Amino acid sequence: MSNVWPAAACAAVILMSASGCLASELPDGFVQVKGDQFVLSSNPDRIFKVKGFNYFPQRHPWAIFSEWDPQEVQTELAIARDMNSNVIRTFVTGGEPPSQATLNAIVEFVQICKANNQKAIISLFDGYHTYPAAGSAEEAKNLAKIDAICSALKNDTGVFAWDIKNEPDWINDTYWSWSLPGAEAEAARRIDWLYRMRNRIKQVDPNHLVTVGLIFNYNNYLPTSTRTVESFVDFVCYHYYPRNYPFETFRQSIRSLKARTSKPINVEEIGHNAWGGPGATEQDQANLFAEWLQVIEEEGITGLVQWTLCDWWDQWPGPIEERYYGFLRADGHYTWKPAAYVYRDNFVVDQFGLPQDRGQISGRVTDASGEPVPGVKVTALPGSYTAQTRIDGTYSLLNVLPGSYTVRAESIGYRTAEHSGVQVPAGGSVTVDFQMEAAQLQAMGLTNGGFETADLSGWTPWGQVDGTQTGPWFASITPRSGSRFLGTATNWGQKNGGVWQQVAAPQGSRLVVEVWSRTYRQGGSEGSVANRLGVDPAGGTDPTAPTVIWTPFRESPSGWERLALTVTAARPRITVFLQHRQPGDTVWAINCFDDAAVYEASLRGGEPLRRPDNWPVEMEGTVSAILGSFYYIQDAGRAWGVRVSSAAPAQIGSRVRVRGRLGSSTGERLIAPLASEVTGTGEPPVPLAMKSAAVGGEAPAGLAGIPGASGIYNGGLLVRITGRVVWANPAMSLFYLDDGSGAGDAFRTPGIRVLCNGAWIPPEGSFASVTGISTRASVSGVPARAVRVRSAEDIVIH
Ligand SMILES: [Ca+2]
Repeated sequence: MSNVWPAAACAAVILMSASGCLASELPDGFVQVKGDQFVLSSNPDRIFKVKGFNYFPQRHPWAIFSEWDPQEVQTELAIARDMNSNVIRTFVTGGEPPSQATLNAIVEFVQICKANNQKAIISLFDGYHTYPAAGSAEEAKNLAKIDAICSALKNDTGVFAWDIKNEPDWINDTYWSWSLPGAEAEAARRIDWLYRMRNRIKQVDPNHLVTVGLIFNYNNYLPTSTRTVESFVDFVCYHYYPRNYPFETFRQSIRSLKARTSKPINVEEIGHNAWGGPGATEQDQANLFAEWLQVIEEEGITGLVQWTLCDWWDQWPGPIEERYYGFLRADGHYTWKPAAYVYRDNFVVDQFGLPQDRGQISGRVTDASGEPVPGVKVTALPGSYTAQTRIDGTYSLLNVLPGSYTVRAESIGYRTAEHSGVQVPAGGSVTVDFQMEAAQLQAMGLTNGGFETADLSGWTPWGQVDGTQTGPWFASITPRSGSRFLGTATNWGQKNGGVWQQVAAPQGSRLVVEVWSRTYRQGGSEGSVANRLGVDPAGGTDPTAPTVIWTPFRESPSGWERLALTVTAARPRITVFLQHRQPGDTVWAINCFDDAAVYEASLRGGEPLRRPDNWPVEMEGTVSAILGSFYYIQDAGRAWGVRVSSAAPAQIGSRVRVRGRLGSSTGERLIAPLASEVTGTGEPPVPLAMKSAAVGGEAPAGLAGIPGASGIYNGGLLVRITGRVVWANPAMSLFYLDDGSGAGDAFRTPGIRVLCNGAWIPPEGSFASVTGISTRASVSGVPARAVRVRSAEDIVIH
């Protein structure tokens, strides 16, 4: 469906019609105030929220009307519409009435907003700092400007509100706020002028709301003035930039204003520079914006207007700090920054000129056994309706336009499920349930567990998170490994939040999750600046859910410290949460994470050893053999054993816990260790008496099988075999032993190969008991049964 506004035709209509015969009006009518919310004159029961953009054309910043290009505006506002915006704020400069050409452009701008399902906030006296006295000739020009613009648009439903002036509470560099001592008289003069302008607008245009865009929220109720701005505007506005509110978070700034007014509160400018410097990456911008949207929703105010829609074209010689606040890059293609997707998919608002009787899609997502599956992303297409399933597996997609949809449920660890042809009735709801099927898992691990990318890929932030850092960073913190880590810092501030990631894992598997933590605190109380690790075994994405298991908060001031949890995967994936706490009572608070990882832990049956190569495992067992550059550990109940590719950290009989990755060598399972620790001492393991035909057993996934082998895989276990020496070769340090069970290979049948590792070789024809590790040899390129002895004592002649 095309929704392109015929800009040239519209301009012609406006120019021909002095009576204001404009483009069709919106069925929604005008915006009105009801309590502390906005409603529409067409339906005073329909509360709607604001999600807008401050707007200048990308190639004409600060010159929208003097360099008017309606096609450019149409192109850009159509993108804003696709991002689910419903308000566009722009600026008319100067104190005098506009030229006819400028007035035509302003009127046409409002038509383009309407054609893209949006309404306009027009700031009337931008860049004008005179504030003339009542009755002066200069004031007469101001009133004439209001008469021209507001009367031309007074019946137009495309106007959301008049913003009398942008940031009049900025006086100059000395008195940068009305509230500073010495600024009282100037503040009173300006508030008086604003009041007079407000009265004139109301006289000319009773249909539209009036506000003033102040930088600082407290200037709305400035106590030194005889009249507060809050008393004469229809709704209260302020502008939030973190640098202007060093002692208040966004939430605190809203709450302090909520405590003072019962009128609607709209955050009319809010933004973060994404020019690419420290703390100013595009991901930083997206993270902050996600936080802000959540705060807006939770605090229940009317909404926000992002500064700005577009980055500005490089040819324009403006200061760099003004150029990169946009959500669309100035790359000639309007590509979207990460924050654009956050904007589109969260805090869903109603756009204007659309059917008002929207429907909803809701349902429940379960697995094959009927258990709820949280943390599944449900999407309805076409459109951009998305939701995550809650802890009970339910989801809701609200404000869905009536029509036919394909509804999709997708999550790591499961096959994507889809229902097509779902009919959403006008004003009604439809239920769409899903039953998810676990996906085949070939590999397990966190994406970007070492935080080596600049954009935090693989992780989803919540709350306030700075992003990945290169070291040495603040307080000389360097990465634990690689060249980056996750770092969040404040100077006398609060930044609480973290990141999460879902990880596919075999359902029912025992998993060890670890991360390395580092904190720094200057001032404040011990333990206040701290990190913790959490895991939701059900794979939900809500860090506040009661199913999340947490370590205690830990302060790690003296170096990188390991945090770890062991959990059982309740679904075919888990969720890993890394959370930091910065309570705002410190000079500096710095919280860092690096090297997050997941390992499958040893179980009695040795399940982890059956996974594909490269699988991350943590196996704990008794050392059974030490052979120079490698050693073996095995289960206390002799259910499994495995080779570890490093020098042994302890004696035979000690208990050792090894974390690393599975591999194989000559068809033998091994662990390439990343870390190991000795967890206890004990008796040397007793070998398992075995027929030679049983050595090896069925090969696990990823290993070539021994021809004719069957039974439980026992590679890596300490075994004992008794039989006759049928062939001996001291030069090759091996012999064959036949116990009559029928084992043999391409070189020699009957018999099993005994690998002596330089030990003594018994004479042919003797009877011997051999103790060694059940392993495999390659005979003419084919896997064959073998036993690897540890020393001469392992061979006993009877
Ligand atoms: Ca790293």
